[in-house]
Amino acid sequence: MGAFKEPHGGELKNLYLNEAAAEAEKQAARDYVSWDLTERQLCDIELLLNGAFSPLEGFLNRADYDAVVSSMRLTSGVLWPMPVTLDVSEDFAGKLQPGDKVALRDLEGVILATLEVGDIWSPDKAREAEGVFGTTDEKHPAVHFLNNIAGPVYVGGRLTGIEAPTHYDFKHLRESPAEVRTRFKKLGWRKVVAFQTRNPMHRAHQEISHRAAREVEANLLIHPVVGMTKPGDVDHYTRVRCYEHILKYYPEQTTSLSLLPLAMRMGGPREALWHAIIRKNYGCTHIIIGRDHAGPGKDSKGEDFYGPYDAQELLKAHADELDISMVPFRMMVFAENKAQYIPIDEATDADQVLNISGTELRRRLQEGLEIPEWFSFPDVVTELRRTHPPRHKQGFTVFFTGLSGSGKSTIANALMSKLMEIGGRQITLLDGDIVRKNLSSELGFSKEHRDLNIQRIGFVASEITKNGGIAICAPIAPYTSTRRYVRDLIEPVGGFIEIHVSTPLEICEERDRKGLYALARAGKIKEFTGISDPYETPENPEMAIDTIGISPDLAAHRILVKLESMGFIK
Ligand code: PPS
Repeated sequence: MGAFKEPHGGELKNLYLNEAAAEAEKQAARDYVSWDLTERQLCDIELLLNGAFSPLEGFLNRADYDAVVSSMRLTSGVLWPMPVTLDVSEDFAGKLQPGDKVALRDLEGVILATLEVGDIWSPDKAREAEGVFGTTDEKHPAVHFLNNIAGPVYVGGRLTGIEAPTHYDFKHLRESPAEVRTRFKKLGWRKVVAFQTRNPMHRAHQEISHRAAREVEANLLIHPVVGMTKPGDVDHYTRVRCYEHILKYYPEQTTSLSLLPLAMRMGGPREALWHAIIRKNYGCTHIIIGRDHAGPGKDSKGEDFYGPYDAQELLKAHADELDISMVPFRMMVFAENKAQYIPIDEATDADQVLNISGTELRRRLQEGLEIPEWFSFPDVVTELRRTHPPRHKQGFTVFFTGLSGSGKSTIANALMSKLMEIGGRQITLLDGDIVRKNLSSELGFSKEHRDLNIQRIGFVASEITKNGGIAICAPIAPYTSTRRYVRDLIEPVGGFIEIHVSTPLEICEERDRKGLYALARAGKIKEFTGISDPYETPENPEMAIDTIGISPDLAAHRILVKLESMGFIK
């Protein structure tokens, strides 16, 4: 293992073995106990191994973890604001002893590194949440992750790198800290200001970053995060294509783009400090910190977790020991009367200030509305529109739920015919009976089997929706949590319209088209929904339809009107 020495940024760890030693370690590691790295851990390990997390040499051991949580420092006294830990299951931890070696594998089973086990402990997650993020509110994405996704036991220890995680996308933009430093050196870039982002860049961002570089007479590194960002963010593929467009709006040879495979925690001020240390490791001399840096959004009371300029304050307080300088920036707004961007606190009453929020931008994209040139660059907007078509070009799922015999299938069929008549979209009907024949033929009606059945429907519907089609589903789907699961699967990729066919049990039983209610009453069919198995009434469906006194034709028509009002059909 060696260390790179470069003019700025200090010593850079390099945890990789040379080729021959890596091969030998890989052979030996085949006999070690194995841990399959999670998506978050894959991001962390990449930055541990390549030195972006210098001075760390592995996942934090207990004393360092405790010190980081309580005082933002390693036990050595070095400033380090974010715990970087290997979280595992109790079962796995039970197999380990300090001193053991673990093979760490990627999703395909490739051994990327070995870990020499140090401490093994069950962390107090509430203390971690409070200490690091200042809250235990699960609206904070990192607290939610900590409580619901991360494993219950942490394993610390030194890492030995065998090979870097593989990336197949944007290979020309993926560089280690050593490679970035070498590039700066080759180009003679002695001062470089880093711009951190997890969003597409528009004119205001270009303006801020360009001004910052001019202000400190530095070159600019656009250094977007392409690991894990905030759930719901624009995917990194789209964003990187946008960043590639934006490069041409800077003076030639002044600015470059490189990708950072970091798993963000959305930790506000502490995360900003972490970002600064990471950028220092990449050889940058400055970092831009704007308004609400790495902000996690609102808490469960609707209030901001952190003040808009808390991150700047924290960096200021540690300026002496950070080997990188902050370029603080206020929010920029467009002054129409001046036809230029100005910092919000320089705007006077005479200025006609324009701004488009993230929410407003999403609305305009969804509805195919104009996005003005003062706000963004035409090629960036075109790129965003490619992956965010207006609603009437997006896929959607109409998910009927209701008792057996409530009329779901009949209305679903009527809706399908009406949508086919309109034309222009591919439609798939996933009726309860069709699914049970083709997808779920081995399943019965226990809770476990019903859940599996609905999860399968949800998976197929989400694929159809993602690819721009229409899925019409009509199972009983009696459980709230499973319907929620399906909604969560589909909403990120398109529309989800839940329709409760609320025909009361007495009517369904009276109709008893298939004679199943009689059999259920006689005890010949077990676990029959509404009779001997529960139906949990949907609380907030997009629509409820009681089929008493309304024909299937009218019901389907009402759904069409609803789809139109939501923008899914034109
Ligand atoms: S579920 O709960 O969503 O998985 O059910 P689903 O796949 O929609 O299947 C419901 C159809 O199966 C018939 N059937 C039963 N329904 C409910 N409970 C029990 N025990 C049962 N056994 C058989 C019934 O015909 C349902 O069809 P529909 O079209 O809803 O009447």
